[in-house]
Amino acid sequence: MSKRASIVNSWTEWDELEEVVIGRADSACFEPVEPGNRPELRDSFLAATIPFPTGRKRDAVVQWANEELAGFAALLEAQGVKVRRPHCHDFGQPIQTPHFSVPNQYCAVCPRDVMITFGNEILEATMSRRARFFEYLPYRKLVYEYWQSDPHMIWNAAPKPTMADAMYNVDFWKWPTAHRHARMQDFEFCITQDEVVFDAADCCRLGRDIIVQESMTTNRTGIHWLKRHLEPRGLRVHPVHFPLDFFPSHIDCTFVPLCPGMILTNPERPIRENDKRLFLGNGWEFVDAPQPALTNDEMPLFCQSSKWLSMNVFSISPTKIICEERESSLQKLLLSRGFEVYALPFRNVFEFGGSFHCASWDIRRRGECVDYFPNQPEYA
Ligand code: ABU
Repeated sequence: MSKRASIVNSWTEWDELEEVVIGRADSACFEPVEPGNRPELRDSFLAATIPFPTGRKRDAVVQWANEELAGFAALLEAQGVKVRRPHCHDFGQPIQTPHFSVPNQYCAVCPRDVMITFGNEILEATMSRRARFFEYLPYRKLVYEYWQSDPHMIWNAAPKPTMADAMYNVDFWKWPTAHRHARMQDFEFCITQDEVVFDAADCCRLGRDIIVQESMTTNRTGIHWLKRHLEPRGLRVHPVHFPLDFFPSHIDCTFVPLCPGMILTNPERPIRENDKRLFLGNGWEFVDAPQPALTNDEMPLFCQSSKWLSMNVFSISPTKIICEERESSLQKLLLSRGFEVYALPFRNVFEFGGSFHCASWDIRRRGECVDYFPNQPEYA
């Protein structure tokens, strides 16, 4: 693998950070109801009484989130990291394509969902939801800048799916829990297998090995596309599954590498037995996250993510981690494991789809492509 100095270079979730993009909340909207998404108010009485809001979020809510995002950016800058921000995009605009229409788009708070760096490559994900079809646009000027100033940088955009009705299993949303339980080994969610579909946040980079979660936002065809795209470069792509997560979307609240040899795991979403072998066969340790400070019922009313946003931490280096300020149990655990912990307020960002890891996209981390998994399992 290449040893040359470049602007775009990031192989893991934990190497020492040098340049990063942090999201912004300007012009954010509520996600519309669509075949790939059924947003609901968190309060079950209200959810049964009033519909999920549509259109733009309130200015004050956007401002509170922007203040916390600015605090995240300031902490990173104080650590010597170069911080970039997405450009403004009007998410209030409707989308009309030959295959679908939606009344508005979403936001640019979570670059992690859309954009990913694999070494010297920036890849734009296909995305899986209609309201997020054009979510690469706020990052395009930055990508052009990197492409123009770094001759080693490779830029790719994965094929856009149609997002037509036929791409979705709409029955998925009506399945009762017992049926979900019965089907939990099938890993069939709200997207069919007919088109290439993945969100970047279902991928997790561990040097030469990339794991990709099969989920509501990434299908097997999408993982197959990633395999064919990345493996000729010497990378290895491994699908991973968390059978007790009935609504999986993005791996970074479920399985979060902290440094070489250590994964923060979600005690309510264990990894499938067969998928464990890559880690256990190479001496990696699973460390269960403690219960989050908030229960699912206490999460913000419009937030569509789970209480496990507590685990959505962000690594500045293999020894420094940013964690939400009220997650004291997790902070204690990380301190006991020898990490330096930086606590910041971030709960106002939660209703925009994520916490620190989601709200960032690393462009450059020190380090090269290391093989952390020399013992490769033979998959049955
Ligand atoms: N965007 C990350 C949300 C994942 C979760 O709620 O578990």
